[in-house]
Amino acid sequence: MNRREFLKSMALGALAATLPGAAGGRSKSAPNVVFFLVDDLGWSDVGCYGSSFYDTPNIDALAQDGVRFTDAYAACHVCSPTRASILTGKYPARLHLTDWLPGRREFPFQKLKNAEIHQYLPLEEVTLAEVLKRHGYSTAIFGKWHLGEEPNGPNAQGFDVQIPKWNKGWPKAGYHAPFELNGLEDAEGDYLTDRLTDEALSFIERNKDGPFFLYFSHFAVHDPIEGRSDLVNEYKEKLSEMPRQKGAPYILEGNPDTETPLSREELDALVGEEPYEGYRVLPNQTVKIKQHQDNVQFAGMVESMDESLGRVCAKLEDLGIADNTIVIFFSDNGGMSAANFGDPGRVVPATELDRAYSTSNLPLRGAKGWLYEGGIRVPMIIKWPRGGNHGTVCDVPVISTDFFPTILDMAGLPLRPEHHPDGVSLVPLLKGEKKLERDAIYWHFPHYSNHGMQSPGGAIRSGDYKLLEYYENGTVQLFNLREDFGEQNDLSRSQPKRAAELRAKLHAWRDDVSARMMSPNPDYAP
Ligand SMILES: [Ca+2]
Repeated sequence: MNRREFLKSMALGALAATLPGAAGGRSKSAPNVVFFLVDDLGWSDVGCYGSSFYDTPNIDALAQDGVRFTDAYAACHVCSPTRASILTGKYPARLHLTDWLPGRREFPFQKLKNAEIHQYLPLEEVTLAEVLKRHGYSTAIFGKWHLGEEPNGPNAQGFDVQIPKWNKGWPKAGYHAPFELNGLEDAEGDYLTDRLTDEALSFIERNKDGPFFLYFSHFAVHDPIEGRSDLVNEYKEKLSEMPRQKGAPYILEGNPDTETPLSREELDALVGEEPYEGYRVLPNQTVKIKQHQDNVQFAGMVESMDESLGRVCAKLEDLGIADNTIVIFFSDNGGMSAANFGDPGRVVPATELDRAYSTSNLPLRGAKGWLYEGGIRVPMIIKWPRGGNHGTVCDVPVISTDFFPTILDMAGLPLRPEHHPDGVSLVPLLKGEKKLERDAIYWHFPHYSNHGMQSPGGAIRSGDYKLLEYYENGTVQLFNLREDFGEQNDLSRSQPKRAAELRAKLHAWRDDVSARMMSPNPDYAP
């Protein structure tokens, strides 16, 4: 046993000592928990969030049975940090796990050196799965882990069952069989989202006497962008019958943290000029952002994911356990409307846009990899049959660190603030309260992003206001999200006092969580 495993065993031992009765004894009345996590699904990619292109009847039905959150946030705009925040109730900054794993490499054009991160979720962290397991839950993860390779996989963090045995952030050989995934059999013609659902349904059947914690973490709708063929054909037809979408299909977005950031008008004027043609990293650290939802391959992925949710809910009904099963729907970051430029020399040919750009986050600004709302605001629905509201909408800002205490609270288990210090139970909101006792929520990304050449930065949302701070040159932007959730009207100059207050709060929070900062890049060569 190494030091970390020892610390974990001590923490779990202390946890067991506080359990009523026999540690691990299961209660038949304890609610089951299905956490349905989608990868890279944008806020605007769901019917009940405003998409008219993707059909998501099962997600929309879940919203009718539960509470739909309009202002729900991922703790990061890329995968691994958000996943860590869900399972620990801690901010990625506190965990020192602030980038996707293994993270972006360094380049000489980057002024700053990326902060160091853990390469796996530290084993001394006590996860939601471990706490539920200690309370007698059967625990399983189907799909994506992306929090470290073996021996630091899900089995070391409280999950009894893991399918497939594959810990990276994308499906090894794509969505069409053969998948080449350990522990997941396939046959010709199989589609990954469907096969994972078969496995999840089988787990539910085996554990119908409960309680169980099913962490159903789809690889979809992360790239490669490969829809199920029958659905792709349906969307080809749908697209051909739709009126032509308004506005430019792509706009330019720039880096706000330069001495002379380009205004929206300047960016719109540049997009037609020769140096700004094509789909690559463009001059002035600009990239193109997709503005239309018209990718039929991606649409096929979205609808098959929606079907998966429908099959899970139908199985719960068939087994007579829907009334005692909490279902949570969430995405780990915003939609990929900017292509991945992890290789900054990449050029996307115009004929291959549908393989590189999945969707549009409009009316939100930005994309996966950005601190604008398009990167961090995500769809979120909680169905709590025996305790929560049904068919209501909540606009209080909430964040992925909140799931840990919320799930314990819904399950009637004691909260453990020492394990989830950055989360707040959302139970009052689920019962109809209109506010939470929380001052602000925070983001910290001390890295360069793969989905844009914008500078590293952090952000705070407090009430209706959001401040973004960039780390190369200290530029800030201030938006009133209630009036301007498309983040077009920067108020930092007209409201300097508010901007200074929020910046001070953000800095104090960074100190409080011992956030790691960037350092000058010794190899900097602009
Ligand atoms: Ca993701």
